[in-house]
Amino acid sequence: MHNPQDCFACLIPKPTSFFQSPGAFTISSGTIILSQKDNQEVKSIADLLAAYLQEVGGDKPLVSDDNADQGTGNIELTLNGDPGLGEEGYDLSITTDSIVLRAGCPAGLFYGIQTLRQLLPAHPSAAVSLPAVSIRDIPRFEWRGAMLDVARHFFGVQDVKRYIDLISHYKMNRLHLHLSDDQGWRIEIKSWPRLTQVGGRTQVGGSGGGYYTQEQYKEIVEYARSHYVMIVPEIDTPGHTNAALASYAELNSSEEAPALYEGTEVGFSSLWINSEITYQFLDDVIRELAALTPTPYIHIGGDEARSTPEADYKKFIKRFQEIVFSHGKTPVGWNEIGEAELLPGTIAQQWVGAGYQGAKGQGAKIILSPANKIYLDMKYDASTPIGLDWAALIPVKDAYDWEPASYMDGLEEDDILGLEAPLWTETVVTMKDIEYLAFPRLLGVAELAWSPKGQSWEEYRQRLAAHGKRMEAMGINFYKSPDVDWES
Ligand code: TNX
Repeated sequence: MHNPQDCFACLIPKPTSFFQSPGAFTISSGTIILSQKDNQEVKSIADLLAAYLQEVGGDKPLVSDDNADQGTGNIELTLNGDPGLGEEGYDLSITTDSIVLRAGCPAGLFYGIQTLRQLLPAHPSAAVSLPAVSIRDIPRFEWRGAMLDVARHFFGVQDVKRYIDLISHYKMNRLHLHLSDDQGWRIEIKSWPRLTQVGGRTQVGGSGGGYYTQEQYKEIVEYARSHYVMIVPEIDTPGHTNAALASYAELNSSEEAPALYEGTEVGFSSLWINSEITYQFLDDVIRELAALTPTPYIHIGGDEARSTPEADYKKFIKRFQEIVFSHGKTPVGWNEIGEAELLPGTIAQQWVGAGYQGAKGQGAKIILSPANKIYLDMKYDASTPIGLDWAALIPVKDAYDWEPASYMDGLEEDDILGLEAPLWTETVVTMKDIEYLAFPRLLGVAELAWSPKGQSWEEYRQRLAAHGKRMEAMGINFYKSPDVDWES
């Protein structure tokens, strides 16, 4: 039996502040969702909420923007929230009479309905009621991301959409797609068609491969937008480029194309740094990608360029940033880019140790992705059937129980743009595999990125326990970690 009182204890990420009163709001067959007049975006969010309610309660509530419908018994979504809520915050008031969700911007309403969804019963129920609460919720960090490597193994549009559904439910707002690597090139570039015709054919282990046509990529970007997620496309350079090098001989300093690559070594490939063709190539790729990506960021990689001499690396990273800026986008790169000169605005993504210091010293904002904490491709323990272990074994507790603003020497709250949990896919082949490694660790990362500083693992693990049945209801193939006493 669904008890609205218990339900409150399973919100993830935990809201900034909340207060519970006695009683509950019960959805009736006459409940209407009132959406803001003449605002299509709010209407789409209201429609999503109607679908969530239908999942657990039968009839789909009517969505209306007619002021005459106002009154008790309804759920109101409005953009007249106070300015202090910023772009992503919301205020949610549930009383026995009505539900009012306020935000300053549509993203806040979207996050508010994710909270509402978690206050509903996990499974379909005859009587659907929500506990009387008052919640005010504003994220801690601006960048709350997940990364999916679609290069080592390719994942199609449906899988990416499902990942967007799942991460956005936990209020994550960036999906970084690792679109190119030694084993595959995954985005159609019309001016360099062999990148996908040749470089898109392979993946780790040989069978399969694939790529997104520009139409499919646009579909992903639009789907992400409707879930308040920005796609951050990555073209990894100057290393991790064998798929491109195999597609075009002129990108190689030997002027010969190497064979396609299906193994899992890193560090052996490099673009030809001292050739103008390389920069023409990058300019074309970024021009096309920028036109397909309405949001501000393009990731240029920059990691593990072990086959690129240091002086060449520095020259290359500087020039590639200029290219990205010239197309109106902000470059992001793995922490090694801090060894080169960074242009103002470039963002660095920490992944191993203190490699961010070069970038921080130049004033760059840092995204934290510590491999020994939040690399979702690391095994949980030695018996995990898939995954790697080079950085650490990462039990569910370890992915959650650390404090971003004191974890790295000399890196403070203000230096940190946010957190991102990468999932590299050398050993990850299916959507079920993605879910098994990401869940439930991703929930912990989402909470670290959203909720106020200073949460406790002991309290979180109880919320997570109550959350198992929700992940089940969403069909998530999650790992039933022994760190948690799962409720059935
Ligand atoms: C390191 S993290 C890499 C990736 C691998 C990953 C495996 C980073 C910037 N580079 O190329 O896939 O480890 O965990």
